[in-house]
Amino acid sequence: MTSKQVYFISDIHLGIDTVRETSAQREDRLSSWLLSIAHLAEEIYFLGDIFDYWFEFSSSEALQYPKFYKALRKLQNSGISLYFFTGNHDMWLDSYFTTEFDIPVIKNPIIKTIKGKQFYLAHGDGLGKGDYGYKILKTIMRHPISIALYSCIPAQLGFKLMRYSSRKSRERSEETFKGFDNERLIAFCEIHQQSNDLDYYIMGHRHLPIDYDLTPETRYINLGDWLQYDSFAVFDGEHLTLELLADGNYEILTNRKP
Ligand SMILES: [Mn+2]
Repeated sequence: MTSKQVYFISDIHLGIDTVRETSAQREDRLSSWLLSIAHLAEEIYFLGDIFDYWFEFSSSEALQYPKFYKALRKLQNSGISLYFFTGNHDMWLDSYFTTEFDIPVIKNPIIKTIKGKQFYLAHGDGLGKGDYGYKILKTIMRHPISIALYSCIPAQLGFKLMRYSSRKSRERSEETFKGFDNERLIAFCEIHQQSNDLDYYIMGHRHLPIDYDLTPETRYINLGDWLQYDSFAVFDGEHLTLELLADGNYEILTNRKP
């Protein structure tokens, strides 16, 4: 097969256990899935919140996810390009993956041509109107002084603090779907598209699988997550589909005509 596929995935949150499973179980599942697509994929975009928290303490080893790392190396050895975006839970992802794996770490939204189509790719945190508290916090947390201060704390305490703030952030952002009209990221895309001519907006952050026609030609995809849906989007150059792997009666939220 010559036409290979481009995959998009986000919100895996490695590092936290849920009621359903441990982080290690999720890492297992994710790694097996990644290996299963190795012969199909050409590029894989990880759109943020890959880790539930991340900090590159100089005094300690980076957090270790051996199965995931092994899968990443296998994918790279098969010639697949990988891209990491930071999310609100792993905004301090920095040079570890660039240095150790040669994976670019992208910290802001980008527009990119993929197989001839124009994509807007972002985690999605802090986009659109509102959420001003978080936007201020993000500016502070991404400031080099904050990062330098944080690196002075002993690593164990640092991880504890991080876990705490991560949990709080999750509790805060655990919103349910309140209709397409109230989706901040959809509103953002609609405004953005007025002065752009893109084909796809792909984001994470909402933890909801959404496939929404912004216009007849332009779609917004929210990737769902790997806490509940085990979802991903795949693009073959012509068709883009959002798929859910998890058992259960989950549905994709959509306004598309069948
Ligand atoms: Mn998330």
